[in-house]
Amino acid sequence: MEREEALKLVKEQLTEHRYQHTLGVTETAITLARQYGADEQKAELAAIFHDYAKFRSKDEMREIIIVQGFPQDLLEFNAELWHAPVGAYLVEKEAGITDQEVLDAIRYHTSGRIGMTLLEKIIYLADYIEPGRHFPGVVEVREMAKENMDKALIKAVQNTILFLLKKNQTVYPDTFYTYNDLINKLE
Ligand code: DGI
Ligand code: FE
Ligand code: FE
Ligand code: FE
Repeated sequence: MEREEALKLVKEQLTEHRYQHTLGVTETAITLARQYGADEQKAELAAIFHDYAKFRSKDEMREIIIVQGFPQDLLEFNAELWHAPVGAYLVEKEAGITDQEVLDAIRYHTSGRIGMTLLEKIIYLADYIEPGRHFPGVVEVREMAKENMDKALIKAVQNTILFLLKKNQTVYPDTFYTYNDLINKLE
């Protein structure tokens, strides 16, 4: 699918602010793909669609998670997690994207997972460091991303976990599994 067509489909799903975030993630993901030798077209497509389901109702997302047999433990955790797997599903169903690598990058962009692919790492990190993000620590992660993607990714996951802990929020187990896996594999 061409960039323009993909952007048009996504724009209809998002607020202007979230669309601008998507454009930032897209440019960042392409840069990271070029730097770390991933497929730039897949990175572009996954980035454009990564938040496709962000504004679907909780009822619709819950229904999809149940009917499609996605991990049911998601339902016991923050609904913010749901738009990632639901997005992967809807992007295939409604936008006709069939590339499984692209769909997995969307599916795991919020929690990560054990054994993340290069493309999944790029989308997770691009989502965190795109130029429109301004949370504490993002400048450091942006700098780290130029040197070592895995170290930058670990920092991003650490920051996310700390942020959730400070807000007394639950942390989805896969987020911890992602963190542990990245640390274990770090050379
Ligand atoms: O959709 P975005 O805002 O661009 O970013 P995202 O998909 O990475 O994260 C969405 C939200 O999900 C964000 O506010 C943090 C939250 N989140 C990420 N990991 C976890 C989480 N929330 C809980 N409860 N547990 C997690 O492990
Ligand atoms: Fe998201
Ligand atoms: Fe993220
Ligand atoms: Fe995002």
